[in-house]
Amino acid sequence: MHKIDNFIDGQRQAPVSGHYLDNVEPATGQVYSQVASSDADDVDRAVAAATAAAPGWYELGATGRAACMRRLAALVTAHADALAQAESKDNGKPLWLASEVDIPRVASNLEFFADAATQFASECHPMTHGINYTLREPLGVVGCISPWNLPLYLMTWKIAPALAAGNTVVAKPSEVTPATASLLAELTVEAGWPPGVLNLVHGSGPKAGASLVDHPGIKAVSFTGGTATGKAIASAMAPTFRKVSLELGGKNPTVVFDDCDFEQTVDQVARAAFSNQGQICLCGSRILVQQSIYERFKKALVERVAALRVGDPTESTSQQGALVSAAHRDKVLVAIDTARAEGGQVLCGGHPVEVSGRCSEGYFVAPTLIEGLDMYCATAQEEIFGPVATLHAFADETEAVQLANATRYGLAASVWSNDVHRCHRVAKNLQCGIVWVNCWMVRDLRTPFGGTKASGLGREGGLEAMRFFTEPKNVCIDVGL
Ligand code: TXE
Repeated sequence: MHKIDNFIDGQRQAPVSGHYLDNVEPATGQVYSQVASSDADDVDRAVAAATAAAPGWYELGATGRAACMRRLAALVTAHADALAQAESKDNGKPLWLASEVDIPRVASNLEFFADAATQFASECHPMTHGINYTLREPLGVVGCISPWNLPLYLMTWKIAPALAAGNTVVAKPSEVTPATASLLAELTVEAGWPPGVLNLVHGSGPKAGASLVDHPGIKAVSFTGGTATGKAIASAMAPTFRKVSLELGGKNPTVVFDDCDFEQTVDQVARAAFSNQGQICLCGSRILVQQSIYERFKKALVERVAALRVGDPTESTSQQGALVSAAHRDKVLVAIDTARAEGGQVLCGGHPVEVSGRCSEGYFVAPTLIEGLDMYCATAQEEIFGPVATLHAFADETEAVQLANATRYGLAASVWSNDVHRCHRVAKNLQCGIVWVNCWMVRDLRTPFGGTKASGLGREGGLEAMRFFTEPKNVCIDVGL
């Protein structure tokens, strides 16, 4: 069976322990490869390689690093079909989604931060009798820990700014979706990257991930994943005052006012709730609808969602693929049972889906809409991270904002209305890091990306990411006047 090994110092390396984990195709439920189960010994090797590579990578300068990253972006585009197939097989997402969104965004991340490397500048603060300038040096070796929902897209969202800023990287992809990270690492060889600049250590969170976080050679960790894991990582880093960037969960409100463009809003609200089977931290899983259009909107939305075709991710007609694992499918089904126990009425979905043929053992769940729940019940408060959204009515703008903010999370929100004044007011009053108005998941890589409250710490994207991965040092010079 195919083995996915670590990638250290420019080459594949088997885990020191010789242990591997099974890697399952979620659409079929079959083990199709094995992934290295790494521990502290493998992390030591990877950090040593990254440490040795750091001075050379820095000395390449911004232009040299950018050239490496552009060569890799071009190879990603040249191998886009193979990468999209690998991502879809590993994750269960529809192949068309991996082809249209995930992989093109991998190339964009690399290109964007190649440009950022050459454009990044630091500040100068002149005084009457002196001048301050701020140096921004790379941190050294940094750790990037990424999740399974948008595997290569989110991994490159971290490694690209880290490398552009002149750091070397040890990355730990999710053990559930390790395939495309390894393909990318192999492409760095073809792109002529120096060995040790990008290293991959595969394996479980508690073993490989925790060893990476605990390693004193790792100067900062950028993490995307669950809130509980983020808390553990922040606690482990705090005693040694190393930097962390945390992009965690969400329970994002979609706020629909009665003056929205009705048909377009119904389509986009369905997309916001169920893209990637609802497994995106930005998905709008709490749908708040103004009372005056609630029944009409509900009827139209249920029609749209019930019509979503769940099926084999390789088929272009499948709008929804499989959930990422059996454990995650079970977690989602338990959440639906909890919603019923809390008095929720399931308007559509609410059950597993059997897909015939090669996918008969796959982890499919019907897109599910639930109404009749209090905003403070577990279903409306806990991140389910699957194809499940709840519907709630509100009377007016004040109540909409109050319900939208009634969560410990604060990642993203979307607002749907044609009243420009109201859109600005509501956007200002929402407690979250990202607000979309009459759109959802439109991304401009220059903008700050991340959340407030239990959704994380710090921001990714653009200059925010370049600043995170550098250490500022102010130099003050007396000019002798
Ligand atoms: O994520 P984990 P899981 C949410 C979502 C989901 C829940 C749990 O609600 O149901 O989190 O998912 C690594 N030290 N999101 O368990 O465990 C792990 O190996 C260091 C939101 O899959 O947070 C993987 O590489 N690393 C989300 C990564 O952390 C550790 C995306 C994420 O896994 C570690 C995914 C440890 N102690 C899940 N434990 C988003 N914000 O987009 C685990 N890891």
